[in-house]
Amino acid sequence: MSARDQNLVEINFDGIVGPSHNYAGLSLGNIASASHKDNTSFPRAAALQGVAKMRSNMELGLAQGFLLPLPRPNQAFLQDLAVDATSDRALLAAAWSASSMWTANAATVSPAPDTADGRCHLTPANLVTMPHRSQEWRDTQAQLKIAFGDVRHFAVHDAVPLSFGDEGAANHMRLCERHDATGVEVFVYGRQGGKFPARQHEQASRAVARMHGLDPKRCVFIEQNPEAIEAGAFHNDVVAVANETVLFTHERAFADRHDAYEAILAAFPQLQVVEVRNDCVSLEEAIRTYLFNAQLVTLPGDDPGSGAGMALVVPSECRESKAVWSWCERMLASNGPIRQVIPVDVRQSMANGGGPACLRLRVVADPATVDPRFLLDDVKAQRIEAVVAEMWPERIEPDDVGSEALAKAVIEAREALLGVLSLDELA
Ligand code: SUG
Repeated sequence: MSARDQNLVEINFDGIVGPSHNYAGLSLGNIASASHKDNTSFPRAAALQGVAKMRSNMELGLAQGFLLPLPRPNQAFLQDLAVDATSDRALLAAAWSASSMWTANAATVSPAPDTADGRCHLTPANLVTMPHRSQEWRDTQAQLKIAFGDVRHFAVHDAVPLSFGDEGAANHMRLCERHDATGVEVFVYGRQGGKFPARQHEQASRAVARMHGLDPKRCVFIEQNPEAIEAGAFHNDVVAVANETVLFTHERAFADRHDAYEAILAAFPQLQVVEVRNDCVSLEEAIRTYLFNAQLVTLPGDDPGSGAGMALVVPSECRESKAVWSWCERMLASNGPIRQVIPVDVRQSMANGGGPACLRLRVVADPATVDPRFLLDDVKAQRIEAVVAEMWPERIEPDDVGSEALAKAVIEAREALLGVLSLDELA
């Protein structure tokens, strides 16, 4: 069966928030993570907020999948670094981090219509810049190899070697007339040397494009604005998001916006840029509210370019910001491609720098070719909610991280989830 005969749709795979979710201030350059360091976390509420977001997107008629929390505390990480009572607390916290919830960093995905062999290619992100995230990729890959295990339709690669930092889909955008058509893939990288680390290296992006067998004429490589990284946009998806023909972006997202738009237009003439000017929403306000860390989705049943258009699923923080919300209202009145703005409450994730878009990995695929255990429906959503309500810790105080009792509880909670989803092989 060739890609043309398949029912290729965008499926959003959200990361279920793990039972060890806590605020350890581990991500330099991520302002929310730093400013919530040592706050009390609420893992149960966090996971339920995530499921509610998935339910709300399913109600829009969108295909929804999920990825499971990784095993934490990571015993191998603790052993390999000989972590003990004398070591840095950040190392201990790293082994406990639930950061795999942000599946926009799980992998870069090139759908079948874009690749030389007509398969959907996935490369797990090495996440090497942050120690707590660099331990994710092998376990993530194991999961991707099950979910997308049908090698007639998918290729799951190894991560880019650690010499070059790769942050996955958070620094990657795809433009296309429809999700099932050939696209243009836009890779956004940062340059080192600023106040905060630039996490995505240009060579990692270029390696992923080659590994995926993309047509060089349909790839664009763009530099992130160092000023945006400095203001806290540690990933490009904090200041820009694309869907089909639309690029929704802050005017200060890219190092040179005119060059960036021109380069994309040259590869993809149908481009529509919806740009937010700094004098309407400042970079700081955009980063505080995560306006651009939105899910820009095509509403089903919509004929490209004509029907009900797109919806922007934003964090509820956007609704509470005068500048952001009045921009959204003006945008809706202007009759552009985005016809709805839908606020969702993901505050527990937001406090660690993860908005609605961080929590999901977009995969364009035929749902029939994906392991059905990773696809969400109402019955599975109820099962997930029931396990979370019963077994996820209600709260974690900073000093709880490292305790034996909590370790036992989070391991058991995760295993119970694997059990109800028949995914015990991930134990
Ligand atoms: O990598 N936060 C994550 C947030 C990831 C957001 N993802 C996207 N933009 N796609 C990060 O910085 C904080 C963990 C802590 O501090 O406890 C953290 O890892």
